[in-house]
Amino acid sequence: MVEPLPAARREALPTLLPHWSVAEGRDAIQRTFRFRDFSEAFGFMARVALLAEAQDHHPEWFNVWNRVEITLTTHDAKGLSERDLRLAEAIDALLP
Ligand code: H2B
Repeated sequence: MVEPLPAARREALPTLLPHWSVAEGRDAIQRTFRFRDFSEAFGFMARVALLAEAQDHHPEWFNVWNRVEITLTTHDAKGLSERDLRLAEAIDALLP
């Protein structure tokens, strides 16, 4: 079992991860990414997959052509944990 995200960290989310929003109806964060084409989108997904494996923390995601929607939540915590923040920060750092 992983510790749920403490309240103070939760309240700080808009400052900590300004490009991510809290999902409707579940304890998760989401961000939508758009690329020039499918090749760029899939290249990004490949890099996120490597991060996810390295962190042993995996995204829920949806891709249509140049769009990638990522939802992060911790199944072992039944909601947000520090693991989601760590992966979100690493994903953001992939972008220019
Ligand atoms: N990813 C996510 N998003 N939540 C988890 O709780 C989780 C995971 N648990 N990736 C990991 C793998 C766990 O199942 C393995 C056994 O460490």
